[in-house]
Amino acid sequence: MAQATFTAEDQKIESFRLLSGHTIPAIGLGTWRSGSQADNSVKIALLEGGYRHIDTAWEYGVQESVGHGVKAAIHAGVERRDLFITSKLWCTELSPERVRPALLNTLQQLQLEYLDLYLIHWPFRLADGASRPPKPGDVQEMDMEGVWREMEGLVKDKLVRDIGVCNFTLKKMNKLLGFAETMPSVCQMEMHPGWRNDKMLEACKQNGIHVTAYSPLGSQEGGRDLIHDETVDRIAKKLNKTPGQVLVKWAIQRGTSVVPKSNNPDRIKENIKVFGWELPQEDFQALCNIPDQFCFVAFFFLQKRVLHGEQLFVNKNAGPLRSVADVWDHED
Ligand code: NDP
Ligand code: 1BO
Repeated sequence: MAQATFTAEDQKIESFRLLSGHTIPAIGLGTWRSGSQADNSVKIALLEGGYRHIDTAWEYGVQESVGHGVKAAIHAGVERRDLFITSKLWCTELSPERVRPALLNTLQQLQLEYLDLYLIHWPFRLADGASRPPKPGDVQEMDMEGVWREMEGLVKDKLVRDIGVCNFTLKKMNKLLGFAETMPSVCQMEMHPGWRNDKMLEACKQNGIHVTAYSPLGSQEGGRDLIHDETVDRIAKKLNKTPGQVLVKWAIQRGTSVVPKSNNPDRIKENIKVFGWELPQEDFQALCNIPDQFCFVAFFFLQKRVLHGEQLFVNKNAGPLRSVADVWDHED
């Protein structure tokens, strides 16, 4: 259940409580493909939009720029303790001895002393310099237990407040829960009306693990254009909201936090104006039932991931991942 907090601008922002007892603001700014504009986008989000949550990753190549934006906001009077900064451990660093150095490098790039949340970005280890798609040998065995112990060590040493995962399956989550001494507080997954992933959301809820929905608008180039979807547009017009706000609100009403990316000042400010109103049940339900995409291969309408990981992890001729189905443990 979301609870209300207030920023300095008195904008009511809901947040969710994590297993650790900490809270995560219901909406954060995504920074994938924000490029050198990340600095300005973060500043606008924090100082003009009332955001307190920023989602980034080493792999996005924008951490230094994000760090400048955060620093500027702190200089302008935003308290570090009111911020929630997430970053992610990249696949090349998924071996126990690389976890701490990777985190320290991320802290340095962001000019921070601690992170609020550190996530395993994808559950596959990649060799240094791995190509896309991977060559034979680029995707390697991952010591999940060893990596998680190191992540737990970062919490004990107060370098990060919470730890979690992204892009996990039920199978991988069950494996992790079998040895975790510190539970994953958050599981970050692709979720939007075109890929609801109800199964994973339900499993996380049953274990008390909070879910953050990524690509809530259907993602960027090559994604699913939900902003111009007929159902989304109809509901937005009816409620006098924008399609972006309807999609963000749908995610929050499902009980997930959400991290829409924008580099556009107006859209950054628009996307967070989702508090103090609700999607009526019939509209929430209509979004859950949005017509699926037609899949010409299966000759069927399907819920479909945008970020399936094929380019990153699949080598059809030399495993271990020979298909997208392998990436997702054949659970889709
Ligand atoms: P989103 O679903 O957030 O969509 C972003 C796109 O929508 C951009 O092209 C943006 O353009 C546009 N946009 C933003 N707001 C609006 C609006 N109100 N109206 C119309 N268009 C809008 O895509 P992402 O895939 O970037 O996902 C969001 C974030 O999730 C990422 O940035 C990243 O932080 C995280 N993520 C995490 C992953 C993981 O593996 N853990 C994977 C993918 C994403 P413009 O900038 O011009 O406004
Ligand atoms: C390759 C990184 C996907 C976005 O998190």
